[in-house]
Amino acid sequence: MTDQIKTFCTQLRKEDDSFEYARKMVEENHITREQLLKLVCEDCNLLNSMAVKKCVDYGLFSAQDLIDNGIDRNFVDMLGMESEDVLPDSGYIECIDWKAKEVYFWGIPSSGKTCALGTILAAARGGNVARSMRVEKCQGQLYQIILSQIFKRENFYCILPGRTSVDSNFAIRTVLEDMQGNDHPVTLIDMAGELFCATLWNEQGKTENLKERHKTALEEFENMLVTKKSNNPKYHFFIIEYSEDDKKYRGFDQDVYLEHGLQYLFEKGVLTDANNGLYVIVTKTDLVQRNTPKGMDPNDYLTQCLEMRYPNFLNLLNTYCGRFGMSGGLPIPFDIGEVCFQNLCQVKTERAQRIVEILMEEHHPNVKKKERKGGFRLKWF
Ligand SMILES: Nc1nc2c(ncn2[C@@H]2O[C@H](COP(=O)(O)OP(=O)(O)OP(=O)(O)O)[C@@H](O)[C@H]2O)c(=O)[nH]1
Ligand SMILES: [Mg+2]
Repeated sequence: MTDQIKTFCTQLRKEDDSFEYARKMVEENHITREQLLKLVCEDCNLLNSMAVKKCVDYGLFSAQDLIDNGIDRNFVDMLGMESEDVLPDSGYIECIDWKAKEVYFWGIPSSGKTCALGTILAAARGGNVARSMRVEKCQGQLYQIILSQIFKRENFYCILPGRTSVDSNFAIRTVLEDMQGNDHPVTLIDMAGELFCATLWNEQGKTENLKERHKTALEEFENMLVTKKSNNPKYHFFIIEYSEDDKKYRGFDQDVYLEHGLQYLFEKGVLTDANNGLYVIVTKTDLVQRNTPKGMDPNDYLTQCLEMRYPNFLNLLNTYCGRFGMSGGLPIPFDIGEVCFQNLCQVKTERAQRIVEILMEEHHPNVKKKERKGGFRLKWF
């Protein structure tokens, strides 16, 4: 790839209207139509489906060109379909007053929490790791139903849901039945990434980021998690969104949010209990292979990225697990399947099945674990 093309791709990712930028660059002869087509097909997440649709409608390339260059026909057929805001847009969890393991997902906006949850639900309903999953009457029941319609089953083609707003927080009360017929009550809690970030903004006086909705959501959230805290075991899944560059959100880096979030939950006393688990999920790892330098093992590449960008967060989390005898501690790779044009997906539950297994595992608290010395290297690909 020439430097000029590299710069074009970097700029394209930054543009709000990527179609408009691509059109201009083609018409001003900075890039040919063939080059654009090749780039869009080689990295099928370079443009979102709306931008690709506009390119087709405008005649920069055709739908058949996309298919001829290796894009799955099903994704091309879905190009006109808009992503709808189908998920309920407000939800408030007052307290959790039933006995069940609580599972939280923490991470910055767009890191992939909701998609991960959707795929985990599909994995739990798929019959491969759990015999069955039932959902009990709860605040997050409609949320669960809609999410399960999107992430319907293995290989299902779907349009990914949009963002979760700060006041949309749902608790889904489920019972997972393992392959031996034992029940595991588990509550899956989907929080908005904005809420996670708001804990930092609030402490650092970033008032320009904090709207009234954030403040109310924060208050309700502390009430649920701290004041009305349950005695249930709690599994916290921290999400690192894999990306080629340092990921930023409203002025702060992802590692800053993660470290702060970990510290915040620690200080609030909700993190460290021997019955708890602390895990790290690295989402969007389907993008790793594309970015791995030629001749390098993608496992080494991803390990290196994590150790370079998140050493303190990963070590801190691992230390807590060791010291307090909690389960977890090491990063787990994750993806939701084949993602194309950023918001179309063919669901694959292979990675999510591992999470379902973790949710059903028996944890033996207070067995002091050896803290990890030095680095880690996991086999992912
Ligand atoms: N390539 C790829 N993209 C993904 C994956 N998971 C999620 N995405 C993309 O990331 C976007 C955001 O994912 P969400 O699950 O909505 O993110 P979130 O963490 O719930 O965001 P908030 O609700 O705003 O906190 C999706 O619309 C997809 O475009 C994945 O496994 N691979
Ligand atoms: Mg979400």
